[in-house]
Amino acid sequence: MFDKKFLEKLNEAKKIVFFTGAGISAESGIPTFRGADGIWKKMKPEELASFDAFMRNPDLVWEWYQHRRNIINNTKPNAGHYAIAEFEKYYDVTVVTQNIDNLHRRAGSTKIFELHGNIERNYCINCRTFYNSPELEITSGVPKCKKCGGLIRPDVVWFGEVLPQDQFNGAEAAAEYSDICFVVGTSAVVYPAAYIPMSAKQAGSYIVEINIEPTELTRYADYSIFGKAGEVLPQILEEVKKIKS
Ligand code: BV8
Ligand code: ZN
Repeated sequence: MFDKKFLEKLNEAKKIVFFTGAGISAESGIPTFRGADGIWKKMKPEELASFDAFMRNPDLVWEWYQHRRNIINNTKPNAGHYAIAEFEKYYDVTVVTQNIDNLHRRAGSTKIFELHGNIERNYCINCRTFYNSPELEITSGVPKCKKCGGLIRPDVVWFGEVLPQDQFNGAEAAAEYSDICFVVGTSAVVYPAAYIPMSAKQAGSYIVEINIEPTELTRYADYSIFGKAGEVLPQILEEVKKIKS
């Protein structure tokens, strides 16, 4: 079923990183970033996920995130997220995700670096007071800060914005010290996040890609497994249980 070299690596490994993108949440019903769903099909996400777009039309951008939050609130982690959480029984696991949907945490993973923020958190662009999504009166249009009246935005990293340094640095260190770096459900076109698996490779980690199609990263991967994350990850976990039993 799986490549012999890969099974040997699973046997020897101590530290594992899972670098994940929108594809791991696809089977939970969350549209992938490029496959933007429904009414947003006509607009490129990059035109909405930027500070300029927000300042140009705060209500539209807020509605888009409210739309995505509503989808996320009605989904739950899938077998792929749960398998990654269960890997913690056998290895020192770090999850590095580009996703903002909080599903890894809800599946039980305990060490997570969120490179692009988290849609459950919001803050005032004026005084940086934080608001959790549920506490915001879900009025139509962008909510205003209770303290200063400023516009409230989602705590996600938009295009043209820098990533949270503590998250990026922690993720890079974990990747460089990993024995295996799984790259799951990402097109690997968004930077600087896409540098993480490259740093792992340069530091000698064994790169395993799990995707339904080849990507920008495929040529760098030591092993590519084509299939759905929600099916492949539980199959790998079964192999681990055999190896570790
Ligand atoms: C930065 C949060 C600079 C928001 C996101 C021009 C101007 C400014 C910057 C740039 C520019 N040109 C390029 C850049 C750099 C830019 C960038 O990389 N652009 C790309 C598009 C070329 N990066 C930035 O802007 C970053 N900041 O550079 O700042 C700077 C530097 C110093 C000082 C000041 C400024 C910030 C990037 C972060 C943007 N925010 N998200 C939100 O989500 O609303 S990125 C967004 O894209 C999501 O995080 C998402 O994760 C990511 C897309 O990647 P994927 O997760 O891979 O999703 P995608 O849909 O692409 O792919 C899904 C994959 O899953 C596919 O391969 C598919 O085959 C697979 N799949 C599907 N189903 C399954 C599956 N696999 C397995 N199983 C399945 N079932
Ligand atoms: Zn404020």
